[in-house]
Amino acid sequence: MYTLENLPDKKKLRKVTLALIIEKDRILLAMKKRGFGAGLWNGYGGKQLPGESIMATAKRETEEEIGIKVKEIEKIGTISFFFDEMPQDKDWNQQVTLFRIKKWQGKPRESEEMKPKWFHINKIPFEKMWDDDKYWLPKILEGKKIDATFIFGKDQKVKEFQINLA
Ligand code: 8OG
Repeated sequence: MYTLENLPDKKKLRKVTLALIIEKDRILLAMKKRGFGAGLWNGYGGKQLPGESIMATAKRETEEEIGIKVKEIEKIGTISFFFDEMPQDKDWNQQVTLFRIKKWQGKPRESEEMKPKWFHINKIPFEKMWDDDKYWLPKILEGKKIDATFIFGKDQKVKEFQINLA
């Protein structure tokens, strides 16, 4: 069982990206249609490929998943995830690098993997998102940068977490 005091080396975690577009009072989320987190609203992103910078991963995955061209992107945090109840050979533990897309071109469109939709920042569908998002996303909406750790227990619910401002 993991605790915040007893975690594997974060450097060895599988690296994935998560990008968000936040305007004044709205946020572009996307419904994940397949794979990890299917059926949940989320930002856009995925696994880092060998030899790829993490920022290049964020751009590529965003372009593949919601069809826009990323022009300017900023790192706004990291989140490490550890899953107690999952078979360790499935590689569920991972580190997400969070990005905010500041300039882009094109119109967000549906892909095989995701269906984008704008939400008012007061009406974010937290009940249909990853359980951790309600803890950290409000800080991002306040313009803060974060370095967070989440441990998931049963039923993919957050068991323990820590959010440091970066
Ligand atoms: O390529 P793949 O489908 O495995 O990518 C998973 C995506 O989900 C990637 O963008 C990172 C993101 N993600 C997690 N865990 C969590 C989480 O707990 N909350 C949110 N919002 N996104 C997550 O892998």
